[in-house]
Amino acid sequence: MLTYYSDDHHLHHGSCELMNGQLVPCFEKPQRADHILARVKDRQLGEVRAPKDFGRAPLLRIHSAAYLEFFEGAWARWQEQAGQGDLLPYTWPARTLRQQLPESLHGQLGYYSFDAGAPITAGTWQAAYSAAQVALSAQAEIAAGAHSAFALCRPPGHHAAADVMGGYCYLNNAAIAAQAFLDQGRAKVAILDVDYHHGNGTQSIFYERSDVLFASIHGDPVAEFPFFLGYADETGAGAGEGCNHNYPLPAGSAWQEWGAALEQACQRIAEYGAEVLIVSLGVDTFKDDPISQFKLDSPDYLRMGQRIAALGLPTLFVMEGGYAVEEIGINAVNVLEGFEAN
Ligand code: OKP
Ligand code: ZN
Repeated sequence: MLTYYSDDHHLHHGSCELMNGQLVPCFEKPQRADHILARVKDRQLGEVRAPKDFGRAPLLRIHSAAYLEFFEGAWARWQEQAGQGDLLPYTWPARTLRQQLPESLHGQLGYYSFDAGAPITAGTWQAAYSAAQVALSAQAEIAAGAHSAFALCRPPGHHAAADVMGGYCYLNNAAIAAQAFLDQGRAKVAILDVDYHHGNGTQSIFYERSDVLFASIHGDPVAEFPFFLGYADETGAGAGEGCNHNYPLPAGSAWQEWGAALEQACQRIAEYGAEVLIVSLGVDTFKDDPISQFKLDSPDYLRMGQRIAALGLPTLFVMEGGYAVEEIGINAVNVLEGFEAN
């Protein structure tokens, strides 16, 4: 399997996030992608290539022009103000407040985000832009006939909506790739999100559409980030009714429960008649993940890959979360090797 990867991810390195009332070092750090790349090479998964540049047009199919302009220009505005440290939002247009774009940098940052988990550093735009190009390059590989490809994206994307960043995510790499398939003539794309957290951004982007089926297995949002989306009764709306499937699971879930949910999600994808599959590949379901509560073990990721392969679909793997840095490479590449072994 070919891997696409860009070193540009190193340009993004937030310093702190809020956890239980304390500022702690960001869990979403450059070593994550470095470890996955090292494992891809160790296991000789296949060639590793740098992305091509497809420009801004495919990003604009998912994200608003105003959002992209804001994101690209935010760091320069912060520097003009002689800002110190990362750019982090602290006020949001929640209930009781007006949903309108203010003029100031921090007002606009709150408008275009849903949490304080997506710090903007000097190179964040470039890193996120390149991650989207990594996803598009792997997508092009499949469009050209490959049965599978791995987009080693960092930062991740599945929490990012059309004009909202958050949860370590800025540009929705999986959604951008899905739209590229559709724009190139495919009629039905399925996105299977196996990250521990619900892919609220991806869900919201496609919620009223029937050309993308979204299925997500994740920690129950009654107790887990992102809290405000990801419940089982969210089944799609309008033309998209029936094209959204959430499988929230309780803390402590291991392969027995998780694998049963995967079975259901795969059956939905098969019934839907998807022509191509995109996997939002988070491995923060691992038992030792520092911010998550599932109990998958490393061999379970081989099983995951095998079950996904049994769908028989051309499959694009797009990297999302996973914060147990020492094991992230083993777990992510196990999914890819399980897929190839099937
Ligand atoms: C991103 B991905 C703790 C707050 C929760 C958000 C988690 C984002 C996960 N500091 N942080 O889905 O792996
Ligand atoms: Zn996650």
